[in-house]
Amino acid sequence: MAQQQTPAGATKTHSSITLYHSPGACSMAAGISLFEAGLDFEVKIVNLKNNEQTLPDFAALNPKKKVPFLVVDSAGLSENVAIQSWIAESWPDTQLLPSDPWNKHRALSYMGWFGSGIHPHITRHFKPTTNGCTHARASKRRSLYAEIKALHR
Ligand SMILES: N[C@@H](CCC(=O)N[C@@H](CS)C(=O)NCC(=O)O)C(=O)O
Repeated sequence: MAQQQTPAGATKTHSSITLYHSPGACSMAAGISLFEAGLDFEVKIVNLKNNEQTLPDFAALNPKKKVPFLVVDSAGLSENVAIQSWIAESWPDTQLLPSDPWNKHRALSYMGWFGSGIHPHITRHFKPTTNGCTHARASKRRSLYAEIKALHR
């Protein structure tokens, strides 16, 4: 059971929060935010190493076939940036995002960058579509490093 503070100051109660997560994947970020907010939540493992994200039950839940995926009272939410913003805004006392608008949106900018520019590349690096092709792996690795280097500009 988790209580959420609405913008109007009212309180909303969620009876269940479930995080679909794979060990070592970026879904850990959503798990850390849920933990930091002190929420009672269940973790369901979708093991990417065994391609469990493609199993029909999970694909029906999240057609993107990716983790993290959050289910709150039977409604689903994908994308780290959305999940973490929802947690931060629902439980503002946790101060998971800065209150200053500029700093808050800089944090969201990083989260958007990781979610769209970095994590999809990491998955493809570890699981190149052209399995066993050294050239494809090397080129994916180069583009991943370029993305990470761009963060430090
Ligand atoms: N844009 C998504 C990216 C999620 C993502 O790439 N998740 C990876 C793990 S870090 C995944 O589930 N990969 C499985 C696949 O692509 O088959 C987000 O920010 O949540």
